[in-house]
Amino acid sequence: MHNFNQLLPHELAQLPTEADILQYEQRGWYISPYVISDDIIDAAVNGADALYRGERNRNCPEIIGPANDQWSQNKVLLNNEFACLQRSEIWDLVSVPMISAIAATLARTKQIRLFADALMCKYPANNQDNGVFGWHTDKAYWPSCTSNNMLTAWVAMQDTTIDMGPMYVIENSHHWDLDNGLKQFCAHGVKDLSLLEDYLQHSGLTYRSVPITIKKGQMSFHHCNAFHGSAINQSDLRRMSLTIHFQDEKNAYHPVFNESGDRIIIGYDKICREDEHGYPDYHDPNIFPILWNEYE
Ligand SMILES: O=C(O)CCC(=O)C(=O)O
Repeated sequence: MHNFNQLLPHELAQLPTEADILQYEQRGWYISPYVISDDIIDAAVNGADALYRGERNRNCPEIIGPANDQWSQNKVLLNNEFACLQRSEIWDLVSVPMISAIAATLARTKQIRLFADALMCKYPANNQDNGVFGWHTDKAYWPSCTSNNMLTAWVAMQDTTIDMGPMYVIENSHHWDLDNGLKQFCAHGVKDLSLLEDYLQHSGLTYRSVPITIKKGQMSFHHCNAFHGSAINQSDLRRMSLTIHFQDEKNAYHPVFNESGDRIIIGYDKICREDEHGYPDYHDPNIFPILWNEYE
């Protein structure tokens, strides 16, 4: 785990300023400078390819529930959650101090715990059903988290251009009240990206969707309630990224129930330890390690 004492002067100078933080709070997204070296990214890409072949080099619990794809010729989207628990090269990327330093600075929190990571790869495709990440908010998948101050880093593993189906973030959307109409777009299911835009136009909400076209070694950050999604990859290259979801210091588990009264269990709940009440412990150091700690 890291804190400001471990950052070099040039790294401290690259942290978000107060103006950047205010802008992040207003817009719901932020783009970092180039902070992750090519060596770290290249090693992570090699680790990713090994994981796609089903090879792990870290001991971790069986990933049952969360997505954990292997490469196959007809797959356009690959999604591997907890890739950093499975491959050391991806863990090395997740634990780059500048990543959690920026997350902590944006969230104005003194401690950052990993919540999950997801290695995502989108191969070129030419039809809409293949290779779209439908609009969603991350928090919609985490109803059992108490915090609305969680955030996600999206690390570009190669230069990511507009034709590669980059992620788009809908600016300001983390401030919206979610009516029933908007709630239907919170989860990946809706593959036709234009439906949300039609809905927004009809409901009179002004919006701007921002393409995250960034260079290898840069990252974007988005607020857990910001809508985001991406279209198909129309380039000739695959588009790989590592998404890292962070818990701010205050986040904890709380039980939530569906309409039938059953407790909602998310994928991560199945692999972490239980707390003294028998509930998932979002402080489990094996699954949710502390990445940034200003108390040390
Ligand atoms: O890579 C994408 O297009 C979507 C990624 C995503 O959903 C996320 O980073 O939370």
